[in-house]
Parts: sequence; structure tokens; C-alpha cells
Amino acid sequence: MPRTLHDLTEQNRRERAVLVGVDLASDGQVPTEESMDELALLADTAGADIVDRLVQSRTRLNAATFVGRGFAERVGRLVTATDADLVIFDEDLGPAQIRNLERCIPVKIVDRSALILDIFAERAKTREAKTQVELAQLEYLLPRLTRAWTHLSRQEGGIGTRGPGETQLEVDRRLVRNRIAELHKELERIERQRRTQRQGRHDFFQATLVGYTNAGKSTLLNSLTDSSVFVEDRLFATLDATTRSVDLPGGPKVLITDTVGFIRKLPPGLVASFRSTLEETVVADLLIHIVDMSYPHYEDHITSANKVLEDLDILDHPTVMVFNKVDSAGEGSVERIRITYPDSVVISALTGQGIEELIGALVAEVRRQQVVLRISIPQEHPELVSTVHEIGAVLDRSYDEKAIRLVVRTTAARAGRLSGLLEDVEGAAIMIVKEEGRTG
Ligand SMILES: Nc1nc2c(ncn2[C@@H]2O[C@H](COP(=O)(O)OP(=O)(O)OP(=O)(O)O)[C@@H](O)[C@H]2O)c(=O)[nH]1
Ligand SMILES: [Mg+2]
Repeated sequence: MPRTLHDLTEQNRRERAVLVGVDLASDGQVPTEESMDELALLADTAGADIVDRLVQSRTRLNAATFVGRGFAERVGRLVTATDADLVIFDEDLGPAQIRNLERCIPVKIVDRSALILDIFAERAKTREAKTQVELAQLEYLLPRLTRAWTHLSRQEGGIGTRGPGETQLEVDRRLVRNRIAELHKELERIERQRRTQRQGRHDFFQATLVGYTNAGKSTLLNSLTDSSVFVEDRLFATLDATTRSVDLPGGPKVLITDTVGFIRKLPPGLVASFRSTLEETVVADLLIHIVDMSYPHYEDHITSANKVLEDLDILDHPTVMVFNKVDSAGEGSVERIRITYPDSVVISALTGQGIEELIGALVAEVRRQQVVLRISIPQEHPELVSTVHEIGAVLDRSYDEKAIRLVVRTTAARAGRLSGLLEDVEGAAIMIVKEEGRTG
């Protein structure tokens, strides 16, 4: 559709946003200013200029309007005075709250989840990421499909309206639910494909980079592999999973996967929707948890990342903590980390400092986990041979009258899973012949 120059300039104009937060007394949360700084960064990433930010101190939230009504009116006046296009709240708002706030605030109101989903929508490039984002957006939209949203249908583009928002608004919930069901099916298809791709990877030790967004995960993968995964000083540069093989000097070949970063207050449903991308994290033998140590409140990032890992049920997976950006970290931070995280590695993915130590730690971890098994599969169950192939590298195979005998190199955890599978199979046996960690 041809666009007039006017349209184009209108479209390219960055939106002007007012940020609003609440400082709840003693909620034990992140300092509000930190959270607001991050909200500003998110808004900037989404394409908005911040014209002002307001924080209200309260003892508890106002159920009807989130902030106090008087405060909401103040925000409304500020919006008018500053010619702002939207107001972004640092917490999630209920549909009724949005409706009530709209009585005092004459512009679009967006909450933190909507903002994050918006960034994801813009950044999603692959079919998988797009499908996952659309699903998360619709799950977010569904309970909010009320008349309050119809004002958005007149808008074109802009924060909070990208993606399905503008087309689905006039559509009723049933249609949205149908679309959600379709997307679930589509994701199942993608997940199956992904599983097929993953076959052939079982021979190798698999590590996945996890951590807060912008911690330097992609930069580290690049520096370990000489590849060029997209790196940017913006939030959520990566929304896909990229796997590269890395020859650890003096060690085995391992596969390292870079994936989507985490953030505090991730929209509910986003983790669930990104299940297929995050599956790479779930199947990993090792998590490499990257932390940006130049950020003064990095502990808070660790907590937020751990919360996502907990949601994925992998908080207790073997993990190496890696503190990145030591080149721009504050004085004394290395000493503090050495005390509070004695087994961690301090690096700069950018300058290469500490990378050798990290490689050493990875090699040690691979050795620690690796085992060699002798497995005996009864002739009546040849199908179990492929199950064995799915857990490790088959080094040797022989046959006798009764059994197929395999020698397999894998990890202790995978061996444990296999052992569980073979438990009830009569005549099957599994035996550890070598724990590499012990014998070197
Ligand atoms: N000073 C410094 N900057 C770094 C270092 N490592 C990464 N960065 C910068 O941090 C920013 C984010 O890096 P990425 O590698 O994109 O971070 P990421 O963890 O992949 O981020 P997401 O994909 O958004 O989750 C970029 O501007 C990098 O150049 C480092 O060791 N030192
Ligand atoms: Mg990245």
C-alpha cells in the first residue's frame, strides 16, 4: 500500500512516553529506581522517548487504579502538558485498572508485560519466534479483550499495538481462542522438527548459555567460536536458539547454545510460549549462567534469571556461574564475587580476559560428568538401540546370541535416565565401566 510522506514521518516518529511506577514500602523488591531505569531501557528499545517519569510511594496498591486516583490525575495533566503519546506502567495492570486509569489519562496506557511483548514482536525473525510471540500476545490479550481495547484499533503501529493487537481487537474471544489453539499446534510441529534437528547432537556434551538479557551471552558464544551471532546493546537482541560446536582446547568437542535472555517480571505466559526455544535449556547437560557484573545490582539479575530457571524446573541443573564485563566493573567487585561465588569464573567476553579459565572450567565440568557405559540390550528389543543412541555416543557395538552389546560415552545424568528406562526391560543391563572424572 503506497504511503504518503506524511504517513511515513508519522510512522517513524518515536513515541513520547511517560513512565509510572509505584514504590511499595517494604515489599522487599528491587529498588524502584532500578526497575524504572530498566523500564526506560525497555521503552527505548521499543522505540519511545521518555519525556518524564513519576513514582508514587504507597503502602499498598490501589485495586481500582493501581496508583492513587489523585496521582493518576496528575499523570493525566503531565501527559497533556508534555504532549506525550502513551503512559507506561512498571507493573502489570488488570483490565479494570486500565479502564479506570483511562478516565484520568487521555492517551494509550501500556503495562510492562505489553511493552516486553511488543519488543519481542518486533524482534522475532524466525517462524518459531514469531509463533511463540503471537501466542504470548494472544494469551495476554485474551483476558483484556474488553471495550477498553477498542481505542487501539484506531491506532496504527506503535507500542502496545504491534502484532495481533490491532487486527484481533474487533474479533471476539472465541476467535482468539481458536487462533491460540492453532498456534499451539503450529508450535508442536516446530517442536517436533527441532527434536529431529537435535538428533545427532546426542553424541556431544551440550551446554546452554542462560542469563539476564544484555549480559553478553551472544558475545561470549562469538568469542568462543569465531562466529557472528547478533550482538547489540539493547534488550532482547536474541530471541532464537543458536547452537555452535566448540572444540575446547585440550578437551572434547561440546555444543553450546545461545538463547533468549531473561528479565525481571517476564510476562506470565511468555516462558510457557517460548517453551520450544527454551527447551534447549532444559535438555542441556550444563547451564552457563552469564551475569553482567558491571551492573551494580547484578544479584537481582541472578535472582530473576533463577526464577525463570525455576519455572522451567531446571534450577538444580549443573551450572557454571560466569561473571562477565569485568573490564567495566566497579572496584572491588572481583574480590566480592570470589568470596560470594567461589566456584565462579570472571571474564570479559569482549577483551578475552578470563576466557582461558572459563574453558578450563568447562573442560573440568565435561570430565566430571562424563561416564562410559557397557549396555546390554536383549535381542527381542532392537528398538532400544535407538534409545541408547539418543543419550550418548556409541563407541562400540557387538552382538551375541542373546544381546546387543554397546559401549557408550555419555554423562552420568543421561546414564541415570537410560537406566530408569531399561529398569523394567528383562535381560537389559547397564554398567558404568569408566567414570572419566576419576580416571582423567
Ligand atoms: N564492556 C563489555 N561489554 C560487553 C562484554 N560482553 C558483552 N558486552 C556488550 O554487552 C551488550 C550485550 O551483549 P550481547 O552479547 O548481545 O548480550 P546477550 O546476553 O546476548 O543479550 P540478549 O540477546 O539481549 O539476551 C553488547 O553491547 C556487548 O558488546 C564485556 O565483556 N565487556
Ligand atoms: Mg543475545
